Amino acid sequence: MRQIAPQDAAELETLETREWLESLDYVLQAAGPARATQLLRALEIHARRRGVKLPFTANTPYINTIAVEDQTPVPGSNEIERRIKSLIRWNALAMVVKANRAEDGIGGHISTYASAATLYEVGFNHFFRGKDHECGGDFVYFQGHASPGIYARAFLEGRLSKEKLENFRRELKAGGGLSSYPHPWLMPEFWEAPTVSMGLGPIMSIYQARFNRYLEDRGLKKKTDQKVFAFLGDGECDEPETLGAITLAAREKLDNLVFVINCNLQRLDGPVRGNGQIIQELEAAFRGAGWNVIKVLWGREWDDLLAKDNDGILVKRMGEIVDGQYQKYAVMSGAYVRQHFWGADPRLLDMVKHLSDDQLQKMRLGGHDPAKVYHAYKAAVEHKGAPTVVIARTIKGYGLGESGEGKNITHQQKKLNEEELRAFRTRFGIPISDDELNSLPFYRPAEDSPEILYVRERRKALGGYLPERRVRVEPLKCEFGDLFEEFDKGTEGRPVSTTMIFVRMLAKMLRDPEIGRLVVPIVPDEARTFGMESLFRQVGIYSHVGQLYEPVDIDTLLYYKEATNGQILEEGITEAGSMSSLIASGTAYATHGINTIPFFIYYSMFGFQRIGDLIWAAADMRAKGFMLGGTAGRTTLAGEGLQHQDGNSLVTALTVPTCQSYDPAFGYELGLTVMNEQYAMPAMPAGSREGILKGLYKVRPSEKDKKKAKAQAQLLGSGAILTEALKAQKILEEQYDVAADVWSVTSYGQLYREGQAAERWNMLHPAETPRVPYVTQCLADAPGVIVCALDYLKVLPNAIDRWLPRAPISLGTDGFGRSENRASLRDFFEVDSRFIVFATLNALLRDKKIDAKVVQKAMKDLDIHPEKQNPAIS
Ligand SMILES: Cc1ncc(C[n+]2csc(CCOP(=O)(O)OP(=O)(O)O)c2C)c(N)n1
Ligand SMILES: [Mg+2]
Repeated sequence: MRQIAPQDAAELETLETREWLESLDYVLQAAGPARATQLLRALEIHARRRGVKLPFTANTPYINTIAVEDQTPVPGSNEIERRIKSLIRWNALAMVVKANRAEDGIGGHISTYASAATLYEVGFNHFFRGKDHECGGDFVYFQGHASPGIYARAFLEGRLSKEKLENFRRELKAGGGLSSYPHPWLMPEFWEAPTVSMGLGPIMSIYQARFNRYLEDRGLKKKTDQKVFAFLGDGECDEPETLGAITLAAREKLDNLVFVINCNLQRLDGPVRGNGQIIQELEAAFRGAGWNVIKVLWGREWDDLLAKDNDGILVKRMGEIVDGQYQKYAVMSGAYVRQHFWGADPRLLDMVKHLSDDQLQKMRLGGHDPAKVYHAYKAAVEHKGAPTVVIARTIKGYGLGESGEGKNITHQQKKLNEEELRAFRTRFGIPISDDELNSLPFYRPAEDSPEILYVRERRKALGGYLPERRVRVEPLKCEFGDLFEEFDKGTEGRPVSTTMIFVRMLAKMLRDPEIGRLVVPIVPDEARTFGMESLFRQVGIYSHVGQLYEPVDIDTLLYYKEATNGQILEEGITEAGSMSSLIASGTAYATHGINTIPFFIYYSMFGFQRIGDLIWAAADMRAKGFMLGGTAGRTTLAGEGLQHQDGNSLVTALTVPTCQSYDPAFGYELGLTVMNEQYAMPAMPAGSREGILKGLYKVRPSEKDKKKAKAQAQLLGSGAILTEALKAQKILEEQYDVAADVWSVTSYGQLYREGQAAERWNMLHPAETPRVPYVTQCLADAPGVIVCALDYLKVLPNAIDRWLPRAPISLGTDGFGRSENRASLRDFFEVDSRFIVFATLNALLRDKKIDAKVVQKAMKDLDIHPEKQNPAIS
């Protein structure tokens, strides 16, 4: 047989390819894209059957998702919008440069907003709806480091004064300033969501979108097309929180959610993926998770070239360049780009021979082209059935030219010299003269200028300015009648755990006609651990689609009931997601004007320890709600060992200024943590309510006559260790003739804060009668030695010891836990009744109230070994 010459083979292949493509074109023309998809799918199945191994890819080519043919005219005035954007660019830059001239090292970022300006401005002019809109307003999570641009826009809108801008990052100056990043705590009428801790914005936005649905499905809010937009950085996508919940968004079909990823290919130190392509990586991840992905990579200048790219060589070339190289093209001349990008193939060079080097260099990327961005957003908000991510390519530090555009140092660029300022001013046509330039004036055109009129008109049409935080409802009144009365009475000897009591309280609250429907129980796959499964049936587990299956336990009383109007947010194993739900619910008083009351119950150790930064964000956001660390206490949770036993959270909780933390021992004390140890719950001693809230009250005074006893002591117990203190009280009385009072410390944190406040007041009011800390008031006249015992770190009692009449001995659980039973753990950590007795005797010896021999004998009797290993370091 005659061999086909290689060039003939190549020609044949080219011909064959063309025929196939022409056939497809014909189908497209005659029957449209749906039919083309059908055919391609059939072809794929056929090929697979014939053993063709198609390589897997979740990617589409490295081009825009929206075809030029699908673009419609963009409303509004492109020219005025460009001028507005330029002014915002200038003011944002001036704000940061000015701040750093006035105060070296005050910081701020120019390059993030410079890259994202078009992404935001298209949103502000056409998409984001304010609070007066009938939908209630969209939620926008701004990239934290882009805040200068958001402030600069608010300045044009007339919402922020020049003085405020001048005091960027100087909130403490007279007249106030602007916080570095979005902090609702610091600017409660402006910012809604803190985003600067990378990854938190994205995960919070997903749960916010889901919570909005939840409120609608439960009839607490009317159904609207309200959206949640989250802007994030490409570098930020490496945080596990960023992508960690994207499957939830797709599963829940959150088409009210739009992510916009600003892919400037850079993070702080350098390229996000120098040797790869972050855009393709993200596309695959989001498509794989079920999102609608819209890539906006190339500006309109590329349209003609791509239209002529019949053989796909340009698309292929675009897809083979790694990000580090793309970054290089951004900083190099047109000649360099011609040689290195287009020069790879003579046919490519031919395509651009009509363009000058300058034109080549100025070909915009998609994220800098308002029309491309507009179409992406339009498609995103119109998409049904899935969340959308807009992946937009930009240049970091866009417009900064020599002073930072696309450079690795650009993230931290905060100073520009006069020449650089002039270049920026000229490039964006800012009407500021050379003479004025160096004083960096903010520029705001006259009130009746086309720019200001346009800004105002657009925002009015879209329902008002944003960001705006607006509290729309009065706080709930704490009038619960006799709802909690039964818990004050105790259990009449019946042993129960505080966790069981909490579940009962929750069940009661859920049934309450006033607050019942506002309660939002949130649980990360631990409902059975805490005995909450009865609630599944009682109020249902929320699912947008209801229950599409017959649950395996349908014939039991407590079956696993999912329902569209279900009330429980059963989040699965995600504390970060659950906390995001708590935040969404705990801020609904502001975001929706609905006072929902979240109760997030979780495995204590996986709360403050694992998701502390989200808790911090919740505080910044002024979230209100209850967190309950179940199975709390280092020695109370038997068997689980080092990873699970929590002796830490109350210490960490103290670091969160708005968090009031409690370590309740009894049903009537319930607060932050709850335990699984069961014991009889006593009735609330009369008059102790105030002390419980403040952190300290006397539970059981000594039954002995103090004057007749050999010595006196005050035992301070907390949580489950309070029962050990009560046991120790008895032993001390019966065996050592020591009269001991027992106190319950429900919150060292509250005692500490109150003491600090008193001390501070005294310092600032030297001539007035000093205030006495509450803990001192309680214990000043209490006789005898003081011993504190708790299931948390000793640092908690030590934090208040200077307000005690005498230095205490603290017994706590510093160190790693063990898989053991309760008794062994309490022996190991030296917090059981024996050690409380022993510590008391030691303190009495120190005070010369008893003889050393008594202590030595006690040591034997109590079976305490002097060379016992130190739990704090073993
Ligand atoms: C959790 C966390 N880690 C680190 C930082 C510090 N940081 C601030 S911005 C930044 C780089 C951001 O890069 P990218 O997400 O790509 O945003 P860009 O500025 O490029 O748009 C880093 C590391 C932070 N803010 N939060
Ligand atoms: Mg980036």
